[in-house]
Amino acid sequence: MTNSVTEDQIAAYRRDGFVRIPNIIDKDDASRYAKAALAARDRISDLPADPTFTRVAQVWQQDDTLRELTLSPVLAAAATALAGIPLRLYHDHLLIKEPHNGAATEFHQDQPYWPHLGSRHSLSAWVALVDVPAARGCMTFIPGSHRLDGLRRQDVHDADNLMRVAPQLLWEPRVTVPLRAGDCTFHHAFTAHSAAPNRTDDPRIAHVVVYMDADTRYDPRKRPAGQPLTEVGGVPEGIPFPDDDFPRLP
Ligand SMILES: O=C(O)CCC(=O)C(=O)O
Repeated sequence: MTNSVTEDQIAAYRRDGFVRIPNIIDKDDASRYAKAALAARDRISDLPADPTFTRVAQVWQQDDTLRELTLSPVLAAAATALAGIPLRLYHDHLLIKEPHNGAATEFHQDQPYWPHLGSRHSLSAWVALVDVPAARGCMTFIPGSHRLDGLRRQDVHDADNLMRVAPQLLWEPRVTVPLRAGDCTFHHAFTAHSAAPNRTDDPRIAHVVVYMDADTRYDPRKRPAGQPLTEVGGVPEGIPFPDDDFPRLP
């Protein structure tokens, strides 16, 4: 594993709201985690039906191999350097776009989905466990969109949803970021992003680790309808997220 992020990468992240970090994990580890990811997908029942991807949430609490990746000190140190504040884990999830899945993850920001109070900064590490060229559903970002912080929640299944609340984004450049297995992108929770469908014969396997400001408190009024409370462990309103289920990292 590489050690950390460079000053240039930190500057790029703060300017654009995302950054690509090559080789954050080595290829052998990526391949080991990819196998564990497919096994977890096959083993864990009751996964939500979603045309966009197969989503296995809170996998760090259900799989020892992937727990290693979610709690990786290298990932967490990079996230902390980018955010510039102490962080804790919010949650993780495997996002597997099955071969020929045909559904894009449409443009959205993450933060409006989350029941966070007083958060100064949240960000995600999107780790490619297999090669993810554009045709397999890599991520696309709108640089600078992390400065738009007052928008309502957007629907990842609706291609025009974000553009209806922020039409100026229609005219902004988009950056598509293919990744090799073991690379990752970090994106700020307000950065507008999307991912193309998987048009290849192999699954797109991404492991996403979401970090939040360690001092964030829980706001149940912002919990999206239908999102199980298990994702936030049933935390009472207004108190900090407890360390057991939301460990401080690194
Ligand atoms: O991988 C995808 O399809 C979308 C990922 C995403 O929206 C995220 O990690 O915030």
